[in-house]
Amino acid sequence: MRTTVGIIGAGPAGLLLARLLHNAGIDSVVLESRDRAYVERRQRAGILEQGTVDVLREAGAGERMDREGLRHDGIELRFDRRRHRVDFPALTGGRSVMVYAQTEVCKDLIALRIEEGGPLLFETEALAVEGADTDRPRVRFRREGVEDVLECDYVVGCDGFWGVARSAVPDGRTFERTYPFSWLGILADVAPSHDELVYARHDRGFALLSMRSPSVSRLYLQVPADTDADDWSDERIWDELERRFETDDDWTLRRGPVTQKSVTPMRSYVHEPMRHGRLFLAGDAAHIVPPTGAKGLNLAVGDVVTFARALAHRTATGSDDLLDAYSATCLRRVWQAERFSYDMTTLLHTAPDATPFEDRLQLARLDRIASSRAAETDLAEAYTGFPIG
Ligand code: RFL
Ligand code: PHB
Repeated sequence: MRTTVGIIGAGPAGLLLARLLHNAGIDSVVLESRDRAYVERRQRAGILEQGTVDVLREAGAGERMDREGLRHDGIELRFDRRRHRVDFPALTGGRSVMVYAQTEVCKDLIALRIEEGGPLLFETEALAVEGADTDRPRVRFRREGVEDVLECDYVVGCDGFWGVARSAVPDGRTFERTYPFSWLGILADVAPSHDELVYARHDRGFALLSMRSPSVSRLYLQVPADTDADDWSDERIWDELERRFETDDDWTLRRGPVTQKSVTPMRSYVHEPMRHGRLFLAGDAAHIVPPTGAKGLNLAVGDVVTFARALAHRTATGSDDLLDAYSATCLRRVWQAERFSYDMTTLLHTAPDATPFEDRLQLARLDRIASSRAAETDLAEAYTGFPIG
């Protein structure tokens, strides 16, 4: 098998890249280890930055998003029983975000890929990337028990944090931080209790109210890092959410049947550089952020847009300039998202070893956001997204 761009992984990064390359007249093959149903059901991100929304529309992948996605003009910060709304358009010159689940983005991109007839091989596991520093990099893979090789001009590793591509970038440097807590996430068949996301800081720990549709809620609770989701009955989860979202007004939490429950560890991670020869890393394969800033999927989108532009530039002009700048261009934006995600995480979670002094500082930081337009603008600009490229 031979192609121009071999793409490992059919998460949002790999699927969008295949679409962008198709639109630029560049052929690619996508290899995905899981089956289609698994990829379409994996419950993850929910928030698309303004820039991500624009990219999906321009790629011709925004039709259902525009019909079914929910435009959000703000979020609520909740602390000390107080409620503070951050108004995105007012603070950022009109920017907003879209609530449209990662599962739906992936479904839409898979449908387009099949419609355009581009190769997308499920249940096909990449085993290794070879010859990254030559003109003919290869992906060795296994399909239906048989090993084969995909010969490429370029390989893009979009295979997530646990993939194989990163190990083919030698002499890299990694930067990492783990956190002493996780998120217990639930999906519930109940209308969201608020029309915007609520990020709550409470002495008992962080809580987040999000949504998937007008009738499906997505909620998260900070829990200790070694938590087993089975230790949390539905009733215990709702009771705990209720306490952490408590306010001085008459706001109430709506309860409903829990349809999914899982624990997500929190990690900050960056691998530098994001390129070796003709192998490029994109999305979670190169970097992870804790979900508090809602940045993971949006970073993946920025990476593949940067790669697709660079390759189209090379095709049009013969110049490698943009491909050579790929890693530095992406990392600048990645580190802004790392900073913001870290700040949001430490702003809102209670560390098990936090001192009373640190608790007071956390409240002072929240109070500052609620009372200073400059501090609030900084949050709104970062949340709605940093420019791509
Ligand atoms: P993915 O989605 O992990 O996809 C990688 C794909 O590669 C496949 N793969 C392989 N295929 C072939 N051969 C191999 N050897 C392979 N190894 C792996 C995998 O099966 C998979 O299909 O990476 P990608 O495309 O870079 O996308 C990244 C995003 O998925 C991730 O950053 C976000 O989900 C993070 N995230 C959030 N991001 C946001 O922007 N906004 C959010 O609100 C948000 N919330 C979240 C999140 C992540 C969460 N979890 C579960 C980690 C909330 C949660 C709870
Ligand atoms: C989600 O809806 O899953 C979600 C929303 C905002 C976040 C993280 C996750 O910061």
